[in-house]
Amino acid sequence: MFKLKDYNTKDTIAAIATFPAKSALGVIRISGKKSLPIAAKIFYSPKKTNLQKVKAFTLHYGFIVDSGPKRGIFISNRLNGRNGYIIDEVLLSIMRAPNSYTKEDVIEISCHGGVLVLDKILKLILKQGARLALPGEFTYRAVIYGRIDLIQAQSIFDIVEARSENGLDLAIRQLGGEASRGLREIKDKLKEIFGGIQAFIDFPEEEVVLPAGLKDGLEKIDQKLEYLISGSFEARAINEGVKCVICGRANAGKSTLFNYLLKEERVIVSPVPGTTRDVIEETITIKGVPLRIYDTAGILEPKDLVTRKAVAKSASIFAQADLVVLMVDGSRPLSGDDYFFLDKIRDKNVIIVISKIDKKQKINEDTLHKTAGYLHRQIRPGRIYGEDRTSNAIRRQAIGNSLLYCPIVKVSVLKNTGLNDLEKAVLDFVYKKGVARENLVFLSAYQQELLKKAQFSLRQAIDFINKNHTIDFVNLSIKESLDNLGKLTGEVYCEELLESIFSNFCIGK
Ligand SMILES: Nc1nc2c(ncn2[C@@H]2O[C@H](COP(=O)(O)OP(=O)(O)OP(=O)(O)O)[C@@H](O)[C@H]2O)c(=O)[nH]1
Ligand SMILES: [Mg+2]
Repeated sequence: MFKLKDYNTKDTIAAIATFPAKSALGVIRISGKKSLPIAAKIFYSPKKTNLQKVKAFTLHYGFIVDSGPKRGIFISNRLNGRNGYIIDEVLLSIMRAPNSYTKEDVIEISCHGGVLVLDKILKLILKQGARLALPGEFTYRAVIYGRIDLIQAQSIFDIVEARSENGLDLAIRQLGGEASRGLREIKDKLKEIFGGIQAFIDFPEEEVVLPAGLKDGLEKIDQKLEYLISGSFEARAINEGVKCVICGRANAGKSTLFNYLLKEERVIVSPVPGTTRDVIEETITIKGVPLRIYDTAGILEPKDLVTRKAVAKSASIFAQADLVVLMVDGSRPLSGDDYFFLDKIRDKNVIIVISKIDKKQKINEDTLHKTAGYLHRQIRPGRIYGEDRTSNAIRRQAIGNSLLYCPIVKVSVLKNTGLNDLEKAVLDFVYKKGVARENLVFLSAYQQELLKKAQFSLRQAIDFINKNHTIDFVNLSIKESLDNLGKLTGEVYCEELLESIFSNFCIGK
């Protein structure tokens, strides 16, 4: 991770902006006060153009030349004394402060996309006094000089990282400033309330009254924050995908479903329990939402090293799941292993799939709902999935609750029935809060934390009002909330946030 102090804004920075691999074109970017003088020193213009005098947003044809080692073709321009050995034939784009990505003078050199060519040109630029840019340093300057805020900076990262069309649309909207405006509105409203209370505290003798509908106002803001938090989850899900783990006892039909979703015979399916002995991951899309699906091993009591590893891997991926699809074989009565999984899903987001409904059925939704009552006697402790010490009564209740509220879908992959319902249940999970599109926002993990902290302080303020605590306490919490909202957009300086955002960027962005 890079430290903020290394991002010295006085330096002129340069980097290869394209992926350094054999390709048709490559781009090198320079930003800072010395961009034009540096470019002028290494650029040979057949038209004898004086780069220092050219207009912004113009394009110039020429050659990058090096006076250094005598190698290749030598060209000289008697007019401006520029001469040297040709490294490459290029096009130079000129952008001048403040109308550029960084708000500084920026030059982009489009050259041929050879790794060696790019490297040689970059080294030449560095020799003339530029410094190699750190990750995200161009975007960092755009933030520091006020062209964009941190919410927009995050969206730039997400444009580069976009893995789905929906994700890209969203990131572009965010760059346009829509999400920033929404956040600013929330913050302004809170600031207004804070100001009102502060006046009340500061001038106790005068006729200053507390803002009317104080609690109401705070609760409305709390709702909006809640909406944003859900929106940031949905945005991530839409772009990066939902980790969806298919689990259930051996032979339940997990791999059959996995292959169906993938539309290929990716994993082995067989009537022998314990067929799958590894975790297999693939990505599919359901109505534009990427889903990272995992097929897991159904066996719970490993007999050998391989199955032990498989069970341990399954347990670890289960723990990371955003969504669990628990398969229960409808053609057989619930077994100890089923109970084990039903117990495990207690605090997971889960869809239960009753499989093989083309066969005579031994269980249905009712059986599952009623299961909770006697589950505690049946659960087999899974040694590798790990056991906890929750008392049976609490456990029974929790299982009952999770079974009551989770969607149950009946399918037969063999007869192709119920699979649309499963698709719908997955989409309902992703869009469960029904957040409107304009409220979806990409936030980094750190930004999400700040948002949650802001909400926590706000709720504390509401709590203080409910408990009739002194108004100073209320305002202190509101202040904390405001600080965290300020950090989010970059108004309040927060080194850790800046470092965490820009360290994720690639060099040259
Ligand atoms: N009748 C019927 N059989 C099915 C259905 N789905 C799967 N099966 C059969 O059930 C058996 C087990 O299927 P798998 O997909 O290998 O089960 P699994 O859950 O991956 O099992 P493990 O890998 O051992 O944990 C196979 O013989 C499948 O053909 C279905 O919808 N109907
Ligand atoms: Mg399998």
